[in-house]
Amino acid sequence: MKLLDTHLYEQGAPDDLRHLINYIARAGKYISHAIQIGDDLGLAGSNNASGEDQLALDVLSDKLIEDNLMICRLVSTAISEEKDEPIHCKCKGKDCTAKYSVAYDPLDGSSLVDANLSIGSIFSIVAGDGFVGKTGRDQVAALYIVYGPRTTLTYTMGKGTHEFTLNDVGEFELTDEAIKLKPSAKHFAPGNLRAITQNENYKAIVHRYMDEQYTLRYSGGMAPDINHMLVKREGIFMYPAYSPKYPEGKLRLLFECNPFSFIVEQAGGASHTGQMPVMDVEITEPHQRTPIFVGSVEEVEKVVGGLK
Ligand code: P6P
Repeated sequence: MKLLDTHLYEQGAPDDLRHLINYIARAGKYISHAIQIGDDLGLAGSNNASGEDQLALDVLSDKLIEDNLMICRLVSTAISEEKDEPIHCKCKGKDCTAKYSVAYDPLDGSSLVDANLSIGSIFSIVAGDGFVGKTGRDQVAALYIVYGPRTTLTYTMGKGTHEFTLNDVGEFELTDEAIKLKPSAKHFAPGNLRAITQNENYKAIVHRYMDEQYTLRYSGGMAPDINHMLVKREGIFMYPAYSPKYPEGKLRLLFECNPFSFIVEQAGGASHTGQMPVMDVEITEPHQRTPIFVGSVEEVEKVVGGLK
């Protein structure tokens, strides 16, 4: 049995990055418990930074993560998908020793939880203070937690992609190491399917997958959908723009697309906006959105080739 902390140490993680990831994992344990007991699955009566209704669980998850990021004193700036403004460590500006910034989506797909579907928390970590002016290539680590029949945590720090499962005594135990995607796929996840009425290329791509008998796997939660791809060792997840509802695409560069792009590229896959690799996009503002085509490398190449 190899635990997350041991694996991070053996991977050569700097001590403060290892401690930070352990604090994030601890927040995940509390969120998993809150979902299991499901005391309040209703609306919180507030909106997030993107104007979306917040659930009580969204607010609780955000607070649990914020508290852990602040008490560890390793994070100078934390940006939440649920908040308009970043939060800063208390010692900022006073010989602050915090070396990292964290962008996180505390409970991505939370609208699925009342239907008892899997959801997730997503984290992107860079060195230094803040994200603007950087790209996804500046990430030093990325991780996501899936709250499903089991609670799993999958991370990369640039030395492969590795999965851990929360065991009965509350430890994350290594369950899948050095995950590698096959170059081609049998599953596809066509997000923003409404866009096939607006864009002939996307329509042709979806029809090709159906003609070639691919199997559709799309849950409405990016974390479980990307997780499906990693566990099955193949797949492609798409969420293009091409629709009036999402002219820039729906998914956020900072909180969803960069961390998953890092994790999938480290598993031998690819991630593209249709114009360039996702992790080459410059971060200009925290809540910016991007189209994304991510997964088995040959599938991404074919899709991107079909968009031009
Ligand atoms: P749609 C969840 O709201 C999310 O941000 C991602 O987790 C998911 O992949 C996508 O949006 C689902 O969007 O338009 O299918 O509901």
